[in-house]
Amino acid sequence: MKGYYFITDSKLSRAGNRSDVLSAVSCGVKIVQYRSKNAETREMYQEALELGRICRDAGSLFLINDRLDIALAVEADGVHVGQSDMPCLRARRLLGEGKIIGVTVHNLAEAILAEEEGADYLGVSPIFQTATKPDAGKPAGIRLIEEIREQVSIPLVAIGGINHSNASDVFRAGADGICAISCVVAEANVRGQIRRFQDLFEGI
Ligand code: TZP
Ligand code: MG
Repeated sequence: MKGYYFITDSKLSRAGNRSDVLSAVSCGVKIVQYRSKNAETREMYQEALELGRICRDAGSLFLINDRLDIALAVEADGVHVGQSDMPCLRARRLLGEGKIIGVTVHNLAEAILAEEEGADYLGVSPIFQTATKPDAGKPAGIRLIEEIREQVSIPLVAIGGINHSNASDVFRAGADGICAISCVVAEANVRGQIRRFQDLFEGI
């Protein structure tokens, strides 16, 4: 979970998901999450198959947002679920012990519960204001990362409004990974944007 964690967003992407994922893995990104909010199931399945192959060939982990059925169908490495998605305990039963489950949390209580329920890592969200996910909720600020870091031992991936100016603060607060969507996929140089995050991380 260390470093930059990539999430697809075909709506914001300039170059498309396939190109973005190729860029991410060519930069050495170790985790790619396929997130698609509007596609039909068949389209999602097909795209997930293709993106999953790219990740497997590159030696990167491939996770699916929300959809356990798609994760099972394409034999992804795991899922990422939110507070209104499949409960972590049930997801674990369906996926088995060998798969990765990430859980989005918005406060300390959710974080402690997710760890107890066997999450492999937490998505701490949203740290800052973001237009990418309108229903993300009120920004928590980096204090939430510090608070969760003190009480929870699984890796923390911070998300929401993260850019190259605030990412160092997020790492320093105790995040293992960061995810930034709009300031990567909506830009012309996706690899360059990812590398800038990786350089920040190296410097800490
Ligand atoms: N979950 C919480 S905030 C968010 C998601 C998927 C969107 C983050 O996007 P950005 O563009 O990095 O703020
Ligand atoms: Mg979700």
